[in-house]
Amino acid sequence: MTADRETTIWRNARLATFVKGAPGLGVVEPGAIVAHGRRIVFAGLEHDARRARNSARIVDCEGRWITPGLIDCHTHLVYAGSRAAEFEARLAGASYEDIARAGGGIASTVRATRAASEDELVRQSLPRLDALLAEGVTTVEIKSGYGLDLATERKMLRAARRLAEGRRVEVRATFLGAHALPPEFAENRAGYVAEVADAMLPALAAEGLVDAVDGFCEGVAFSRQEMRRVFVRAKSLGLPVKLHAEQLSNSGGAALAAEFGALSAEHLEYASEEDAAAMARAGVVATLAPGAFYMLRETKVPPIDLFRRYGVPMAVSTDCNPGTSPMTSLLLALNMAATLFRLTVEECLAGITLNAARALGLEASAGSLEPGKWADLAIWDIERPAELVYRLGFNPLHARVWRGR
Ligand code: DI6
Ligand code: FE
Repeated sequence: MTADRETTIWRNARLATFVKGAPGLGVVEPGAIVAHGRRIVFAGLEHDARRARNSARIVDCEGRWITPGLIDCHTHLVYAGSRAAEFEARLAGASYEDIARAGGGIASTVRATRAASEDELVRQSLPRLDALLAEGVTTVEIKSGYGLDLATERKMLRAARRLAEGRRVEVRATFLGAHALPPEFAENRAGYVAEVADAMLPALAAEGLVDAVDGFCEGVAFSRQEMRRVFVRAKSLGLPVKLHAEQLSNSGGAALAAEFGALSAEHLEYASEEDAAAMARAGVVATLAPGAFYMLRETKVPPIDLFRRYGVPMAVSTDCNPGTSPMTSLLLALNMAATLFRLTVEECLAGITLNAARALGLEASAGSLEPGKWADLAIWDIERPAELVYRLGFNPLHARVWRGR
């Protein structure tokens, strides 16, 4: 029997299934999961899994908890260089804007990323990916956006694909050409937006490097009209969109995301009630990034109550990036989402499983423990699921399973 055809049972476990419609975490106890090859064929009460026993490899989980493999649905983890010196300058009083004006900030990461070879980019990014995997992540989104020219955006997206080849993880690559205005186009905004929409995006999509299209809709980045231009092109290429929206001010990004049926709108500190209502109608996931909130010492909390009231699904992400969220722990992001944004444990955990899958358009294949989905599991040495949110800087992962292994 080849490994791909093998049947495996994880038994004697407590399951947090996150099956849609089940109350709370969808707990099943004592539970078992049966995988055939790469997919789950059964998740439920251990008693009902008995039939599969004879022909299977059996893993005794000794009462441990099993959740779906974790999903970090918003990262910028491929980049070169470091912004630690900038962090020191900010501690000494410089603002994010001061640093940007002096040629630092995103522009400094763009310089370092342009200068790095593709191999070097993979080499520098791998430890960040590995840190996420060590906490049970089995799916990760990676955005481009530190190239801002065709060659470097391509290099970043290719590096993201290569990371997926080197590790047992699913990587979704998002084109973020509309992240910042590159210096060559400082006097020509329209020219850069046209370059993104009409040159870079079609070329990179044709090379199979783009799973979704994102932008930074903000006073300091791109306007709603500029983003519309990029989204129209993405839609014409059949690509899903998502948007950094209302992070530093209300700039109309969430409404635009809703209008285009985006998978997600991200950050959202300054989102309004109308934004929440529009996102709910369009099924847009609110992807929260508490690490950036924390690093920027933001005080405006995203309107969590409105998201609850209107039924906007919430996801939680690291937003791993060198400037505003140099974080490679999704569990730490959970603690921040709970402590800073007052998400419940249930909301936190749904935010890195089922709702994160939705934010990537992967809800049919990931994010919950149910037949037909990938056998992506995280097995935990914990007594209750709240421990995944409650502890700071402790990793209780016992084992990570990707595609049944
Ligand atoms: N929002 C952010 O917080 C980051 N990008 C974005 O669109 C900032 C990225 C950086 O400073 O490098
Ligand atoms: Fe981001």
